[in-house]
Amino acid sequence: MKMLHTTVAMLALILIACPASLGQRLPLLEGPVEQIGTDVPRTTGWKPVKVVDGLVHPWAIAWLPDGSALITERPGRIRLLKADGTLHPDPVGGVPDVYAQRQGGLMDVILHPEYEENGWIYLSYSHGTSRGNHTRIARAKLTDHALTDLEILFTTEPAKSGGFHFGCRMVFLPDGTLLFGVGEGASQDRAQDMGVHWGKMLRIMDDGSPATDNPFQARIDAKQEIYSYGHRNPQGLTINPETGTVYVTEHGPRGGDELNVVKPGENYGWPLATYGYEYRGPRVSPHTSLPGMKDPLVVWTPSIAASGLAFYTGDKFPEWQGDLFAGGLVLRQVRRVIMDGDEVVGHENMQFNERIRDVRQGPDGFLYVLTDERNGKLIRIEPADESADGEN
Ligand SMILES: [Ca+2]
Repeated sequence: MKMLHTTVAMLALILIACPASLGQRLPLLEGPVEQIGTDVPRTTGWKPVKVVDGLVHPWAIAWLPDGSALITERPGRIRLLKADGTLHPDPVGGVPDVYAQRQGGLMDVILHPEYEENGWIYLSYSHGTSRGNHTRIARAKLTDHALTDLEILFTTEPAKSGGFHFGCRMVFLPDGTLLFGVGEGASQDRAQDMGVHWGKMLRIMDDGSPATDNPFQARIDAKQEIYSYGHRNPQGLTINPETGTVYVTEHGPRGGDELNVVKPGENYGWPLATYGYEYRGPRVSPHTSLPGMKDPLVVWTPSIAASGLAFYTGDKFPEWQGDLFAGGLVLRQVRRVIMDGDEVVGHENMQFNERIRDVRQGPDGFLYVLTDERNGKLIRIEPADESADGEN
């Protein structure tokens, strides 16, 4: 009987460990960076509180000064969350046409740092057809529940095919330039090809013109917007407002998701140096690290399937200040990356029931997450009652 129990327990363990979506029991590759698995402590002292549901695959949220917020839906809509916490019944008008297939569609929304003076709202989205598509950056103003004054600021070149690896989180740097991440379009070699925009972090002026001090502008064979390269598919992007340090999360293939510190001119290795495996089995590269390429700050194996990323500065969870919160689609988690200054000192897991698409700090100092579902939600993370243990 005891043996039967043991066998049943082991079978259960195997079943828990190997559902198709998590089928990533991979031998860990040797390398200079310790890989973070799933056996990390749970974050305690919090509870999820649903703000609103009925969002269709929401991708990003940006709060406006009046307390309302814009939420993008990947199929190509913007919803207005009113300051009273209810959704405006009608989508915002004037949204540009998007190519909404697979990972593509309407993606990020952020405000210009001087939004209150100039009213500019920045959008990223995929554009085109399955045969020829691009990641695009545009800006517009919000007037009477519609986008007006739409300007297309940037379009990746050349066109690629298929619906994978568009990027595209954006952040304004302290100097007022716009930094954003573009995936390699599921064609690995593009990430090291300086003649294409794909697989790069790109930097432009707020009006879409090329920044005048990008690291490769003297190279005639390089795209002028390139800020860093060797990225697979950046999906989370945030900044430490005190130090200006920029953090990006990106998808590995099977295993090898990464958190990187983005610096101008650096090569982040993909696909020459990676901890990931091909979906069909073999490792992508014999190297996890190479001279002249930046090692990641964190490697997640199995893949969390990185999504939105937030640097927490709020007053609602004083002990979380200075930490990073990384969303994960497949593992349905937010990973708390505990920081001591620039150094990673610990890892925790906030478990949810749904794929997490975005993690943001609201103007009220709470963390918020968006779930990537057909009936997606905005969830506020609040301090738990003292008796609760923080489980969802
Ligand atoms: Ca890398």
